[in-house]
Amino acid sequence: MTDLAKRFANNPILRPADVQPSAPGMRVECLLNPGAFRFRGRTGLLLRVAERPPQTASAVSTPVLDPSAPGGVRIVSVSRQDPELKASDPRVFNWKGVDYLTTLSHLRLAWSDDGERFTADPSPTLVGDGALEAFGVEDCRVSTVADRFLLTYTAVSANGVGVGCIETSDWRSFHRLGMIIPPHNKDCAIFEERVAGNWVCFHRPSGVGLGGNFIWLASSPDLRHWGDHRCLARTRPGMWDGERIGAGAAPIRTPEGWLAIYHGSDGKRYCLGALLLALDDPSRVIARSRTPILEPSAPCEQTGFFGHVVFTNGHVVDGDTVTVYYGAADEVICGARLSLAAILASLR
Ligand code: MAN
Repeated sequence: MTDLAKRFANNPILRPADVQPSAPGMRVECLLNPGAFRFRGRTGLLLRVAERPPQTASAVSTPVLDPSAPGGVRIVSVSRQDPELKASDPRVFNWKGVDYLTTLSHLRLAWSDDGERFTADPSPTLVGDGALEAFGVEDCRVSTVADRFLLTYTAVSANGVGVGCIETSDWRSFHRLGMIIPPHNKDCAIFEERVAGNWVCFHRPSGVGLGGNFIWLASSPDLRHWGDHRCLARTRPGMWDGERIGAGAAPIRTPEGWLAIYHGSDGKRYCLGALLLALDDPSRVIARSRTPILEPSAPCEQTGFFGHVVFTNGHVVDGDTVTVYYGAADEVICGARLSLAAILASLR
């Protein structure tokens, strides 16, 4: 057991029942993977709220954003007897050869004075917008840069899964930069300071043939045009991160290098580990966790909508302490504190 995390005593800190549905007829099924930040003395989380109509014994139904439908939402409903329905993964189904998500996600703010007890806003903060987000918006990283916040999130539609970017400085008005990285890509986090004059981000393309689900690095002069792509870290067959990996939130500057917390799956569970990158050249990996720093062990991490998952894309740092906010079993939100010195020591 190498788990370095001190979990909150009040985990899970947010459950689906703590959040009001966005519309009548919707049910909040899961809370997932929040971005985290500080704003005017409070801690904010930008939650992923996954909804759908209550399911029945006879049909599977899922919402899809459609401006021509009443209320902007169309319900796709398929009989469970339909021979053209393939539904074995709780997260996705396929009908007549077309893939759908089982839930529709939006992003919702939740606020806390002490970083442990959060209250979610009564309505969505950001919902999918346009043809590239018809299946929703997910897993938003929040990077704090001077007086503004850069939001990078997963934009999902039948066109594929890509990375959208939004800027805000007040959490009331939002400026959409559109899709900055095309499908298939997710897990994008922008560094909170420029390196050699450029913006830098982690991203995670998915290889369909050669290659795989690896963490990449890119840079940009203006946040819109990303280039100089480099493959930073690949999966390690046989290890805890042998099947897929992806970055969490923006990396943390330490005297020893950029410390990045990332998720890895071996096909059986999702755990968290760390990467240490050179400060002057973050494409150079100095060290990487041989064993996870946080692994699904608490009951709410092992059992839920999709069990044996801890997944983070949000943390806040206070001196030596990083408070990691994470989705547990794709259903509830938890928090844990880790010592940066202890993570760095585990990498030596
Ligand atoms: C995967 C899972 C889902 C998510 C989709 C689209 O299937 O992470 O939770 O909705 O990808 O991003």
